[in-house]
Amino acid sequence: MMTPPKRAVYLVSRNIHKYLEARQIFLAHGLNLVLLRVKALEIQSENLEDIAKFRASYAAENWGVPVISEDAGLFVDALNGFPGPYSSYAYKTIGCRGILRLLEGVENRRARFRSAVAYCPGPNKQPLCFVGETLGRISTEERGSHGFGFDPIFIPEEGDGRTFAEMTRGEKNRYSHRAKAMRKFVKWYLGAVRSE
Ligand code: ITT
Repeated sequence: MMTPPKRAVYLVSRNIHKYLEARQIFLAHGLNLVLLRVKALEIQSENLEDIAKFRASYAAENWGVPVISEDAGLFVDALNGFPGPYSSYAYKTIGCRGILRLLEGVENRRARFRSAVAYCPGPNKQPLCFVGETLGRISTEERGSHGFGFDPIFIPEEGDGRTFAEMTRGEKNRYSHRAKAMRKFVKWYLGAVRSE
């Protein structure tokens, strides 16, 4: 059996884009992040934090390593927050085009991405959660080829009018919900490690 490197944090996810975005933030703070690309049990919930916490605890329990898990979603104001916690399913079924179609002729295009990053230090340990949110709007057409999921139709408010998919990973990390939540985690983690 391979011994896990000391202090390595694992991200349980099947989404390589998520991992590469998160890893960039970890590396910028001198930390490594290892991808645990396994299918961990997931719960159905309307609460991103509960979903992330459950998966982090489940993975830490089963693989015996410190784990983070991230759950994210796109919440569209004019659709009363849809697809929200069902974003993964909505992406697979109706995709970006489906969201654009639902918003045809709709003036209010406000939307937000939310991210919940849960950290579980190991088996039988309580998970902690860090959240990030990015306000923006849904474009009128798909633009850009970077990133994943709903990136081609989301224009962050803090940006320059480009969609996330028109930005490099580094640019998206300046504004994204995931980057905000990951940075909160990294700050907390560095403090916790220092005081050990
Ligand atoms: P894992 O659960 O394996 O980590 P996932 O892709 O299923 O990967 P989520 O359940 O957290 O991840 O994400 C739900 C969906 O929300 C995802 O499939 C995308 O369609 C969308 N999404 C989340 N974050 C996004 C982002 O930064 N850019 C674009 N779409 C995003």
